[in-house]
Amino acid sequence: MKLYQIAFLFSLLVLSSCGNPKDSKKEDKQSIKINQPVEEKSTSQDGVTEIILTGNDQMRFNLKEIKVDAGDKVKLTLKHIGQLDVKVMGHNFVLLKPETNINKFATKAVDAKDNDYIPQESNAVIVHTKMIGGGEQTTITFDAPEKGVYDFICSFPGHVALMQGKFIVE
Ligand SMILES: [Cu+2]
Repeated sequence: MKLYQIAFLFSLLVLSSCGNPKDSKKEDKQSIKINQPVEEKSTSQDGVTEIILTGNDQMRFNLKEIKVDAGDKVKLTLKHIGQLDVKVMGHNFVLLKPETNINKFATKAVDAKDNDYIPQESNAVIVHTKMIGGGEQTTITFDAPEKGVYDFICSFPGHVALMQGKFIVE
């Protein structure tokens, strides 16, 4: 390639960079493809699934269903978006082993006031948060259990009927 040809190409490049995009196409034959980072198809970051669960003064969770991937770490934050005190409208998140009788568990929990309404003798609990009142929040991190469908509840007396949902590990 002769010098004037190089100069000509160079001037074309300069022109095309600020000019008509159709012109620049002609000069793109030799362009090197830049490796684009592959986007990972995942809703979680670094194997951590973050969940925000809220509870209110009307005894309601915002989620009826929580889905996570098997093998993920789960970072769950429970936020009490109401105003009532923990003594009258406390909320927690209790993840129960499969086949747990929710109502029996909740009945036992009523007697466990001194233990944050988690029955001490029970082995049905996979993980739980502490009990919180209006305006408070609490976070726990745990490994997702094996694939399956689990129940989660609030174990504050009288709340289980309204405050329960499914925790699904896929
Ligand atoms: Cu509750």
